[in-house]
Amino acid sequence: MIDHWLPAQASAHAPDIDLVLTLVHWLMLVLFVGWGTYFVWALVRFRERRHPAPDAEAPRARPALWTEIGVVIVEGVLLIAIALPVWFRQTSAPATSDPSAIVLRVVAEQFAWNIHYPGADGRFGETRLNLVSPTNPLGLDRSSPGGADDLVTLDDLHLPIGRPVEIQLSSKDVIHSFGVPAMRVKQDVTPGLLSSVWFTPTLAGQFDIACSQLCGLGHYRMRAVITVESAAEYEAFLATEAELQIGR
Ligand SMILES: [Cu+2]
Repeated sequence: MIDHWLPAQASAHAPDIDLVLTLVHWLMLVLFVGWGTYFVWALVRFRERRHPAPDAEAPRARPALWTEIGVVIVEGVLLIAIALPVWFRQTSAPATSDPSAIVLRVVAEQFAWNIHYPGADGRFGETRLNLVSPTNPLGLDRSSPGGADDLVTLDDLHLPIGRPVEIQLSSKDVIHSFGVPAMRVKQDVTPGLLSSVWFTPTLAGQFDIACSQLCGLGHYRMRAVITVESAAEYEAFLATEAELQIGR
């Protein structure tokens, strides 16, 4: 029901996240209506005309206790039976345990997302600070092992549909956050730390990566696009980029 207002569910784990969101919101609605009703009732019941002097002995009702216990039980069930299993499913097994998984690197900077593909050999070349330049934003060393066929794009992340992807995240400057609402993914990107997220895209189309951590004046325009496409289209994209970037 609440997913009516959420972005399309574009990853395999999105329905799980939305289930938790929906149940939490239902509980909040019940609590809001319940407490609101009680509040209005208490205003009327203990109005000054009826209770001119305060009476500390009056509220001794059992239903209040049982309601509190009921709320704690429902919250416990939500946390232990529903939310934690969703969390562990998403965080315990890395995507790379699946042989078909793709590993990509995304390097955030003010105010863009650099996408680093390992190229046909599946190995990332080395990156060096002294090689960083306007045309080589990651300082990729093409002569390092595995580096000759790497591809780097700006704000343009392509993924094949149905294959798990692990994204290794790092930042060149300040704290950013890799937020992909349609994939139900959000991960802070902290300078000096390597973090990673993984998900399996299940819906073809274009989806936003929106920086979700205020990172400076250009934060509002720190946006990239994920294009989820068929395996053939993905291979064609990589071939075109290889032609453009390394001439083969
Ligand atoms: Cu940012």
